[in-house]
Amino acid sequence: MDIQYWDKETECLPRKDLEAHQLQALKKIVDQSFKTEFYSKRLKDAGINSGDDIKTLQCIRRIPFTTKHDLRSAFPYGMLAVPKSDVVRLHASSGTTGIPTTIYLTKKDIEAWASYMARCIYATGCTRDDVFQNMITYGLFTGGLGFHYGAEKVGMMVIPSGSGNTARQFKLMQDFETTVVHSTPSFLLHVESKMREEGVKRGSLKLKRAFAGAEPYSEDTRKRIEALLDIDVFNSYGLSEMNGPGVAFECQHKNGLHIWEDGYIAEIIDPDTLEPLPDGEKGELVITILCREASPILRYRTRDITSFYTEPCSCGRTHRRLHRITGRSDDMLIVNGVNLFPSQIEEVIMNMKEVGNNYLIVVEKEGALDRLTVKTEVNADNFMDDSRPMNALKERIARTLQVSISINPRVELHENGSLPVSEGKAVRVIDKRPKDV
Ligand code: DLL
Repeated sequence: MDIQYWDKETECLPRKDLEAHQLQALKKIVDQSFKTEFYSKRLKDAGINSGDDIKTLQCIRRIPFTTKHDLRSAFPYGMLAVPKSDVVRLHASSGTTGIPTTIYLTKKDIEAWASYMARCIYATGCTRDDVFQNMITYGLFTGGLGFHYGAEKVGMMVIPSGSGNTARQFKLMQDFETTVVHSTPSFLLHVESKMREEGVKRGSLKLKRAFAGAEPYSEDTRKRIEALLDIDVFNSYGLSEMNGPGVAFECQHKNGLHIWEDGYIAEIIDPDTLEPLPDGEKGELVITILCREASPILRYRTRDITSFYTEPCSCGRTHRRLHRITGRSDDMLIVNGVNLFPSQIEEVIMNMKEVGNNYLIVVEKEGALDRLTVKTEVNADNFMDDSRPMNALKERIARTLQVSISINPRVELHENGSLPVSEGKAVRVIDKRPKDV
């Protein structure tokens, strides 16, 4: 395989030099943080008076964690480290659960973010000859503009199609010979279902690759999308607090996400004891951003559960790789006392060939007990009106799930395309239990 690097020197920097760079950048970002109302108090309370107090990379542990709650408490400008006149853009979470978390960017910040994005895109084998259809929400969400600027930097022809409207997406793909798409994995599966429904022939498309991220998905889901669409799918991870996409990305080997350690310091901690975990152990990812001046954020608790690969990647990049994020610590469901991540269900059902591309998990109270229902679509070829084969399939799915999750679920089968599809991140779980339980 011909490995291509956007910035070989930085991507393959010896670990010793990478860590030396991180230490200098950490000192700098600590100094930058002192310009914010929030961190000047927070850091002083922790006995840190300037970046000079950070003598080694281990000193990062003296810095208190930052949480989503902190970002909200500092809304709107308590964490801004530059004059407002230097800010050229903001991005914000949807704020559906309260005050939105808002991130500000200077011109330099946008340039840095676009460079990390270009690095990610190029690492998958894309070049300026590609035609890139960005099938994700633009606007306050970072997925649209983040990829847009990175792809332009690579020199690709960008089609800013946004999410939704599959008929139009197919038309654009055909008219302009799109070679790469970006979307959530759930929207990619929806696109594939619609392709079959609308009779769009794979041969009429020039698609080679897809970038899929912004929500968790299993390795089986990746394989399913790759097989159905005959493309390579690359996992893309990021979060708005850390710019958005471009934090970690898979290279041509598709085996773990390289986190760009010249721009981010990543730690994995035990979410209960808050102690750092040894390399290779699974825990909560904590990130410090080094590549931003307007909104410095130190030791941010992402809630995302992952671990580091312990061996280096054969692509030669020295930046460590993260395992696929299986879910968030706050995604975990407790059903009749059993802990369950939605990803465990996805892993089982996406491996069954009769199961279609969409599913939904519903948890409700039935008397004193919790009742878990898994609604799945069935492929058009396997869906029948005859109830006998359908019941047999239902039982097989329920049995397979029970072995893997230790909960006996109710299974409902639905016709292909009949479960609700979201244009943004997929809503996979509906928990109808009263909140105080
Ligand atoms: O989802 C940024 C993004 C846009 C990433 C486009 C990739 C592609 P937020 O809306 O702030 O930002 O959501 C961040 O989404 O903490 C994870 O829980 C989840 N997430 C993002 N990418 C992945 C992934 C964007 N590849 C939150 N696998 C994160 C699993 C992911 N979860």
